[in-house]
Amino acid sequence: MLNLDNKDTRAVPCISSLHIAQPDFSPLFCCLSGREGRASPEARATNKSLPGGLLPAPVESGCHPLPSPCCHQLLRSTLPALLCVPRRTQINHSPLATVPHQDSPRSLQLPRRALVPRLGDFATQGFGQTDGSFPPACCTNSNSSANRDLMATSGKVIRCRAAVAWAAGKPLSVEEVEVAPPKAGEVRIKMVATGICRTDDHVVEGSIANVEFPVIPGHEGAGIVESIGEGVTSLKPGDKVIPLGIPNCGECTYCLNPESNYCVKFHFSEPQNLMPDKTSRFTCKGKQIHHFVWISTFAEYTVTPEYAVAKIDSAAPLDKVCLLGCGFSTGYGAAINTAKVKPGSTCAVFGLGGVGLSVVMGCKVAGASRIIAIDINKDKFAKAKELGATDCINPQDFNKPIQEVVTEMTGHGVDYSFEAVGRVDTIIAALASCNMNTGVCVMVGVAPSDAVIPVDPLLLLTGRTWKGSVFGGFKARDCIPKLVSSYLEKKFNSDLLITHTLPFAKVNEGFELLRAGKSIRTVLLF
Ligand code: COD
Ligand code: ZN
Repeated sequence: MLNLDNKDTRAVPCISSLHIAQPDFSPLFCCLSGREGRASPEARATNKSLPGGLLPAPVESGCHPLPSPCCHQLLRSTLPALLCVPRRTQINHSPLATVPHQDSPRSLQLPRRALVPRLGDFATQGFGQTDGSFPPACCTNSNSSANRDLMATSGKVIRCRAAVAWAAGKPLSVEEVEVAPPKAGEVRIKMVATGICRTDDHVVEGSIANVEFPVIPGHEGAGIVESIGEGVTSLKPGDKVIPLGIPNCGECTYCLNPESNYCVKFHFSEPQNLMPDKTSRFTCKGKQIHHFVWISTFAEYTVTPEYAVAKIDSAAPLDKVCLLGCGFSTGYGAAINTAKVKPGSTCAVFGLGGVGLSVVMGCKVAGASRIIAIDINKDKFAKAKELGATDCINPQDFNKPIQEVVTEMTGHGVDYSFEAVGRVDTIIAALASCNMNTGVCVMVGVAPSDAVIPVDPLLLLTGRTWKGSVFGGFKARDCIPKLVSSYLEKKFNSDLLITHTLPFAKVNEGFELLRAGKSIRTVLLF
């Protein structure tokens, strides 16, 4: 068995461990029966008596009540012979899904020219895995073929596919790139899945400050450590990980402050187009390719500093928890950690993409009594309601400013407003939508790099609080593993944000779905 302990000695409280009951939770998939279950009325009633309001597992219709990791543990103890049979088809819970889940990510994979052995070659053998990795880390030992495979590439340059943005405004190009071994303090990760976030679209367009081209974008991924550089102690080959767009060095003033999730190594302080030693690990056609926020998840292999990687539970399905690398954590944490939404409060959420819908989920979990979801694309409303929105409004349906509409709907404005669009006008509207005294407005989206926000000082003078939130206030290396555990315990269902799953080669199709407003999250499988 691999040692899966990730004991971090820093005593930093993680707000993600404080979850409140979510009365309407989504269908759960039983990996033994292959059926979906919902909490019975009795189970829901029982919910009230559970400590912290945690939900009981669904127990309807004889469906095995445990989430997949528990099923996996059960299988390990009772049915070891089944551990290596072909995996089952998984159910995609999303009603918006247009691309069915495949039996295996490998079945989606196009032939490629990688010149080295690949972990993915084992993917079709895993039982109960949803991420294409095999053997599951919880079943491997140091002699396993997967680990031998990892060691085969250790210290060598790996040639593999990556999506390269050669210039701003041009489509991504899937190329064969060379990925150098990790240097001291770095790790090389075999990516298994990555989501497409609007920020990646901003990178491709060229509207994000400090990004240099050519670059490999992507910042919402999950994978497996392939090799480690000198001095790396917290990670080892075979570990399941989520690379972090906001690092957590553990040493700077902010990292040492339990109230902060900022890190001085974050790319707002210092561009992260190259590794900390100012060189790149990527080359293509003889040219150096830049990294994006040190994690570049649109590559089959990527190199990142150790302090920009969170080790997660070996049972985590990487094709699902990749969303915790950005969109889900950013939105959910903005409600739970930054705003600290109170039970019975009123909320307004501007923008219903993956980030805004995660804010809606956070508000719901925190017990908000009214959640007003706002978007100019009414196709987002069904999903928003499914996730907890009580009202959905389109600013284009009114002939007055949307903040006036929200204020009239709630008397004096909401208790908490959130901006997850990234526009100056919606940032101002969100600020004016929360009540003038105790209202809290959280800015999640970033307006274009040259934007200036003109704000009437009276909006703040009367007591409003205006805050920003990066990565949902989560102290990344400490909190993401706990958030993954909460996902495995079904405390929230971020899978509902996944509307499409595509093979990596179709990365541009994924971007088209986002630009057309048809997708919430597309997950690319390597
Ligand atoms: N009024 C209301 N809704 C609008 C408007 C408007 N005027 N314009 C667009 N929208 C809606 C769109 O229809 C869409 O549904 C939604 O706003 C935006 O969703 P997506 O899917 O485009 O974007 P997300 O959810 O993936 O990301 C949104 C961010 C705001 C986070 C992103 O764009 C951003 O600003 N990123 C930079 C901030 C950052 O670095 N965050 C952490 C890493 S992403
Ligand atoms: Zn993002």
